[in-house]
Amino acid sequence: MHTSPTRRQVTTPKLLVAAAGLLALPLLCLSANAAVVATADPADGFGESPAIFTVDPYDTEQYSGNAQRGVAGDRRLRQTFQNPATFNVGDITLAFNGESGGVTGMTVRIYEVDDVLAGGDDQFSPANLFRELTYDGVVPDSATHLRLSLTGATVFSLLARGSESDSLGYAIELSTRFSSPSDPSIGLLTFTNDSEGNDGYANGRYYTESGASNSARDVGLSFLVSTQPTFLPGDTNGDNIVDIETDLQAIATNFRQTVVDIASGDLNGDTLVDFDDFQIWKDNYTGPVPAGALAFLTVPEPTAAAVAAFGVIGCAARRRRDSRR
Ligand SMILES: [Ca+2]
Ligand SMILES: [Ca+2]
Ligand SMILES: [Ca+2]
Repeated sequence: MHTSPTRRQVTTPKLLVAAAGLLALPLLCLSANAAVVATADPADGFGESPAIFTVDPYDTEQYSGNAQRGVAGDRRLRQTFQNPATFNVGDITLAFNGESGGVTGMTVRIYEVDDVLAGGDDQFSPANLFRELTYDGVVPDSATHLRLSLTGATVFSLLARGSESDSLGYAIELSTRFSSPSDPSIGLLTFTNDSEGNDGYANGRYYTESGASNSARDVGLSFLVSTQPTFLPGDTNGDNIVDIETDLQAIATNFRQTVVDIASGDLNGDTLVDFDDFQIWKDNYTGPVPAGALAFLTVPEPTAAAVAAFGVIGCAARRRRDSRR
């Protein structure tokens, strides 16, 4: 047991102890603290019924072989695709060999492109950026697939774009977290490498970081639908209004507690309602705040033991969800 100086005196060291304890937890626990969760080698591969599916480069009956390219330094590897119908994105699965990885963080960007089969890479400008997702955890070792699962405010709607009668579409781009030339490799992206030049996914093209591209080579990629709605930043109940009565109240009611959904005030999807969620609400609320509405912020912080217990509970909940996949 701790000796007991006043709570205020021990707050910082206790939180540091708690943070160290959380860092020592296994990988899935760590990733549960991020808004985007990475899963290595999910049991269902690319998923049972993807909304978008390019190719399976590991299907050696269909393709004569596959090849891999390291996601290292400022390499931005891309694959274009079309989306026939609007849906909310819940999971993005890539053909990915992370066994040489173990590096912290990766970034996924989605661009709107006008020609999914264009030979050059001049469509991938910041002006065409549609969505950026960052994964802040350690990129897990994987032999075949890497899945990024979105929850809460990271769920987004991918609007229909592209059809058989036009060339519109999107491109997905994978890079290291900061895209610095000195970054180590986070793993290897896998693509088809058919010696016959067969194009497994006709509506898309693979691009290397230098802008070189090949229509017959395609990265293995799937998107799975989320059953969760998309939310305006700061909105907990999906009414597209950021207010005090519902949204701030949800945060206040559950402040410093673990929860399972955005309706309970977890705006960033890390299963904990805390100051980060309040900050998202505050950044998106434009009206006056009545005196007393923020009193919950001054409630004393929980002890280190309680924080550690929250971490373990959050991890257990995450594992149960993972085991159902
Ligand atoms: Ca192709
Ligand atoms: Ca609301
Ligand atoms: Ca949160």
